[in-house]
Amino acid sequence: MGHLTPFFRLAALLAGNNIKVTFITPSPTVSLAESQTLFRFFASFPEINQKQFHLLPLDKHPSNSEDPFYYHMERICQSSHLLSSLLSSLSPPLSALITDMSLASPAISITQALNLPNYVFFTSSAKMSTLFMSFHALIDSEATTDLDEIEAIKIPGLEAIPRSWIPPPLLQNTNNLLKTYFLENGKKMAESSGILVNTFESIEHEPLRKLNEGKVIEGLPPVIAIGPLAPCEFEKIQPLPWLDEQPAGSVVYVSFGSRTAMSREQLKELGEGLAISGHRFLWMVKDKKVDREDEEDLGQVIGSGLMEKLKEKGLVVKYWLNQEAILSHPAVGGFLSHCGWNSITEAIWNGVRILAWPQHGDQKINADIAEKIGLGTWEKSWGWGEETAVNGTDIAEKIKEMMGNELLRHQAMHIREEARTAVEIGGSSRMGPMELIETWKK
Ligand code: BUP
Repeated sequence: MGHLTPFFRLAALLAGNNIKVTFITPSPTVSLAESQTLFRFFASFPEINQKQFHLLPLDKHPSNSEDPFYYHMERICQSSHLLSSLLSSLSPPLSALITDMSLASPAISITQALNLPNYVFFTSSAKMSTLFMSFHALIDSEATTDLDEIEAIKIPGLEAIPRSWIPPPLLQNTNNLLKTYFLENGKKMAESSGILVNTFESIEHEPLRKLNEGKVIEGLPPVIAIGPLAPCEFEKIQPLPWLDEQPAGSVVYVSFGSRTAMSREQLKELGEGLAISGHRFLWMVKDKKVDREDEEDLGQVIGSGLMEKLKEKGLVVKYWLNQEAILSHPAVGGFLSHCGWNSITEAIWNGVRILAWPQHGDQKINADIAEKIGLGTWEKSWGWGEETAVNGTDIAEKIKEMMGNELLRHQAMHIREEARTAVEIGGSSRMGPMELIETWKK
């Protein structure tokens, strides 16, 4: 969902500016959330043409330890040769193809053969894109033989990224799906016609500047800030009767995104923490990585005793509710978040402060941005959610600190104004996409 959601928003922006959009969706999907949201998206935008891309089965069967979403990306890549005939068959003929970063390498090769411009949409932060696009150079450099020895990754022109913030699979000496995906796609990005990023100048000025000056890696095409992309209307539709009854700014929203299933022990500690904090809360519980496998009810997942206790102050729900409807609700005053990049840009869009608890992937790099721009606080000693156990009392303490921090609340509202200015006419995230749109219309 972290890749699909910003693509919906980009497609809606293009369609709203009289571009004829064809949206290619891989089939089958991994999660129910994808299928259901795709259905709502196409129902809301009948002018957008849907083309299904039927995936081939994978050569080798996924092992239980691998992330099913990485396997899906691999399956898309292995089927990508079939895209060529699909793209050529479209009528009217395409002006450009925009692909996700996970498909950069095969998609760029295909569009080169078809003599078609290719743009890559990077759905995380610009800071993360600097790592994505320069990682292959670090691995290729003769100085780096043993990844266990790396203490920090120095990206030219930018502050070094500490080892502990790098997604752990990237620093394994052996290959794995994430590392291969980074190396192959990151390197190929230089051959695209342009790189679109869902960010904006005032929060990521430095990485954007260094990328465009050729400091991070030489020979990149323009890196264009296009964010924060505005949520679509269908994302705002969500009845929230409990939230409607809560006082303004009083509720902590708790969610760790579409791909993080916490351990049962950690869920219980989190539940205790919410109860101890004394604050009202809306907690989105996700028990399994893939929602189709999530069969047990909340009482079984976190225990019926704890569920009873939590009812006093909060609402505990099972994944999924439209997050945009929650974050834009006046009752929500804080967000305990894993710091997926969409969650951060959505918190910014709605002026909601964050307590960061990164779980894996790009989330520590994103949490650092949230902290530096004054949107949130990050308790670094909590480590990766997947590895460390944090007790309820500590969680409660940090929630109280965040909800009591008036400066953060003001700063979040200020960043919200900057974000909205960036995408208005004349704004820094408006000019890039508008120029592209004009090019594609010719
Ligand atoms: Br959970 C959940 N409702 O219940 P991120 C998520 N979302 O609308 P992730 C809902 O999914 P990656 C829910 O608003 C955001 O647009 C949410 O993206 C939406 O994190 C998206 O925040 C989740 O980037 O993806 O899912 O971990 O790993 O790609 O960052």
